[in-house]
Amino acid sequence: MNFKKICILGLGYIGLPTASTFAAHGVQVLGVDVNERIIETLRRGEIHIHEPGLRDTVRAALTSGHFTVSNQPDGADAFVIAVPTPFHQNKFGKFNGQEFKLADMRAVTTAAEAIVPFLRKGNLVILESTSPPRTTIDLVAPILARSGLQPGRDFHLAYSPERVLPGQILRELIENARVIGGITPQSAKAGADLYSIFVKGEIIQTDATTAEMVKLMENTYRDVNIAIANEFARLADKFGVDVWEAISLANHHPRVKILSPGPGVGGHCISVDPWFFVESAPELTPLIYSSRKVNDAQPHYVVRLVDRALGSLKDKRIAALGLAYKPDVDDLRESPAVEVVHLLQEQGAHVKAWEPFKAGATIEGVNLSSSLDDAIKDSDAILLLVRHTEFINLKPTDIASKIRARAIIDTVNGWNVKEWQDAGFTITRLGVRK
Ligand code: SAJ
Repeated sequence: MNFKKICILGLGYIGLPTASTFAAHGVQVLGVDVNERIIETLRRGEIHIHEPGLRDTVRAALTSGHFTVSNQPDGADAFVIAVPTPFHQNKFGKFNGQEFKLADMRAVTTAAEAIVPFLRKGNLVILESTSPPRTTIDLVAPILARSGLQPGRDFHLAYSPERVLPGQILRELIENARVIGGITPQSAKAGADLYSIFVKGEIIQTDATTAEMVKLMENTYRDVNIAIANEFARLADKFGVDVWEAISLANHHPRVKILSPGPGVGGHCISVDPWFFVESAPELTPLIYSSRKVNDAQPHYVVRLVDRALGSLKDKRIAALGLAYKPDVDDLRESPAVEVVHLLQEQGAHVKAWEPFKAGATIEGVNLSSSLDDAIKDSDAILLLVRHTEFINLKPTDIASKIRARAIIDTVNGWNVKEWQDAGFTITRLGVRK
């Protein structure tokens, strides 16, 4: 298929990089978002998210005239849906007395409905949003069929998951392998033609429901692996072992690859996607469910660790380093670090947080410092929550003279124990009790 014009619905972490990358490859792209502020920001040549290199790519695409933005779609050769699929905030499912979260598919429904008036024979529609299995066939196809055109016969329809890592989106978009699941083999082929415009990685064709499952399986595998690591950390603490050493030794086995424990699992993917499996089949997913519960409980475990290290939490002044959901990103979505801060405050601690990627911002319920020095200067303890490069490079000798705190709690294995001990600090580490 030949694609002259593409319409991309949803200009977030995935839609915007995808739109600007297509535009950079000479395709005419219309980017659509229902959020007027995003449209205005882009029209000013600014972007609303932090991702290395994205601002320049978007600006170049806008200036070239290949990328325009609007709050509604228009006719195109292909439509790509890249809208968010969060949880319902106040709606839960229940199975055997256990509650589980439910996907809020309203943005996908709205986007599919918005395409209907513009859908023409021979078009291609791709869903990229992470979704419960069978969404393409059971939710999107019937909506698009309201156009009077039949999916798979009159137009192509496929599911293609994004698998890019925040912080490396622009590179991974091009280099990663891409799975395209068509509702017919012809739809998969049309999808492969579309992404071959810029994808250098392998493009693999399959059916739509397989592609949906692949995406959920990848992130669920990671979540379950991290849950095991977090349980190992608790066990190591009980048995007087250093979990970081034990994992590194176990990983010498050629068929073992245990991930790292930490303060919990955040972000908008790994902490969300496994629930889509649980929601679709709670009776088949006890392991996936338990892993989510283990990882969601990890911030509480960290709070107990801090309590143990300091003797109590009441009125303790704690400097929390890092609020992002993972290293070297500014994204706070579902961040376990933010939850740790809230929980510590609930237990009577006074927390000052320092997040270098959010300098000058305001974050609800968090006392955000204006600098590292400000966060640590009057504290009783320093709590390391994120492995930002800036924190890992911090030397105890750089700060020892600026603070009276001598207690360090490291939840991410970020600091060299000996260095801190030599500088007079007491260091408590997650997953270590020696
Ligand atoms: N984490 C740990 N221990 C680890 C690794 C991660 O506790 O060993 C935590 C992180 O700190 C973070 C969370 O897990 O809070 C998730 O971080 P991540 O780097 O594992 O993943 P994401 O959410 O940034 O991106 C994932 C990626 N999926 C996989 O690696 C299978 C990415 O490729 C996907 O595109 C993305 O989800 C997505 O959009 O679904």
